[in-house]
Amino acid sequence: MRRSPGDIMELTQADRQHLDKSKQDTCSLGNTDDSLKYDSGRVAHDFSCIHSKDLLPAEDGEEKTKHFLQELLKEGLEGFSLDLPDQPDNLEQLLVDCRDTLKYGVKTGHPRFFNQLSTGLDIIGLAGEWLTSTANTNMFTYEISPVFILMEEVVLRKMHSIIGWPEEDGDGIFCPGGTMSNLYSVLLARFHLFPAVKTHGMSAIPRLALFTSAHSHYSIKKSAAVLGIGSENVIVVKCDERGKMISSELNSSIEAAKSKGLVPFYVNATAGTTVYGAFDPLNEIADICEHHGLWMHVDAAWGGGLLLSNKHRVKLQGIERAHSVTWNPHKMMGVPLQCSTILVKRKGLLQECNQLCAEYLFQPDKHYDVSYDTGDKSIQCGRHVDVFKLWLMWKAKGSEGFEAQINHCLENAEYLYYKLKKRTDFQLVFKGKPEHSNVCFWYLPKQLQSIPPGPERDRELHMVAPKIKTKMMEEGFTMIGYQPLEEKVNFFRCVFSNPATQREDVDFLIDKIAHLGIELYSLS
Ligand code: ABU
Repeated sequence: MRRSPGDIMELTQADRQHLDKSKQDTCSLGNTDDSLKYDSGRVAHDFSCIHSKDLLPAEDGEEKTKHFLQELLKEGLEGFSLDLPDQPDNLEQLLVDCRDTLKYGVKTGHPRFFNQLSTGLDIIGLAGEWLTSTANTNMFTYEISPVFILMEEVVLRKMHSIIGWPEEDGDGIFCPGGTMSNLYSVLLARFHLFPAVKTHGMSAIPRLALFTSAHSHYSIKKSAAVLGIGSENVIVVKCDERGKMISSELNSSIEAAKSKGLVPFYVNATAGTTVYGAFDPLNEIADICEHHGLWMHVDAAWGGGLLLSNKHRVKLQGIERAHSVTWNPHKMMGVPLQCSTILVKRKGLLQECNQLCAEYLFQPDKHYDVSYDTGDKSIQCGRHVDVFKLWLMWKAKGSEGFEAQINHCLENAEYLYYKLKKRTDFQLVFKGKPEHSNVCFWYLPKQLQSIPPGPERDRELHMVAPKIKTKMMEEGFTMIGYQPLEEKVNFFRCVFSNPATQREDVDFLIDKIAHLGIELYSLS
């Protein structure tokens, strides 16, 4: 198998067998000094007889710690093992394990990795993550996270103002991923309407109904299931051919639910759907929510970043009318995973809904203003510091830097769209320019190009993307996702969120798919 150092996937069958082999003893007997190996005039540190107990906070551990961390990300050693030992491994082995963990992992920061919505590797963001781990603290109280809690407030206020909410009114919290952010939105909407649910549970309230589009993220149904509302009480609203919720369908679905005795309370509008990258008509949905007195949530996990672009923010017009918004900086803004927010228009609601006043954390008689103990707003207890890397990146780039990188990603999507439009061996899944950076397409092998669209062609076409992806993964040069959607058989979805990706990478992807397709289908 031909592979280059820059490959996305480096794990072949041979590698897997190698991982299963028991590891070698890497301790060079008799050598107890960590700075004794010389290679072409350069000092190479020998970690084979050092163990984690020799690092800080061990006495005299400083130099060894520094050398170990410097060595960590270099390439080249072999002897990786997944087995967990009873006796401590030495640092030489740990270096092997660390390097090979990266070597055999998927390189999601590679400019030719198009498989997920969160891609890339921002160096300032990485520095932020390192500092966060170094600080190793918890977001629940101000007494142990004073700086990070102030930063969270500053960043959330900035995001409120970008949405168009009055800064002083808004609230929010960083949480682990868009699904959790969406779960918060359903939780808050239900509490807002029926506060008794917090103490008395679901038996105290009527059968609720919530609404979301057919192209929305599965987390809305998951939230309904987790919160005891029931996934069947999520009413799925039809979309147009571009994947946007049809607002008249929303209105008639609400009326129909009411006539069946259900109590509608919540509508999720999506700003940037997962597959098509579609933006629901937010103002039309806001009018309907106002008319029926419903909570409006905007899932802008993917599309929220476009608010930073003067060119593209128009696609989210009406977001300021929402009661809550999900926005994941770890997607379009390129912040290292994870970095996700739930933003709430009404201040104080998160606290009212979730607080339980644990006395060993949230003592009311502390020596400072305890409103800075934001931990009881959360449904978690321990909470990771996700804000610092975003704050640091914002300082490093300014809002203009984010705008430039987001515009660049959308330009790449447009470039791919125009290239595919001209070719007969590719077909776009929906008409017109993409609104976000998602480009959805089929590769059409020669045999299928002459078959008219219909069940016969669909049967074959459904197998094309998985077959090509299998080959692509075996080679390891690039990576792209595929899925079916509604009546559409498997198609590729290319997404751009890595500012390092250039047009030549887009050209590479198209050529690679066509090349693998020709290879596969000339054999069959
Ligand atoms: N939260 C949706 C992410 C899925 C994706 O990367 O495709």
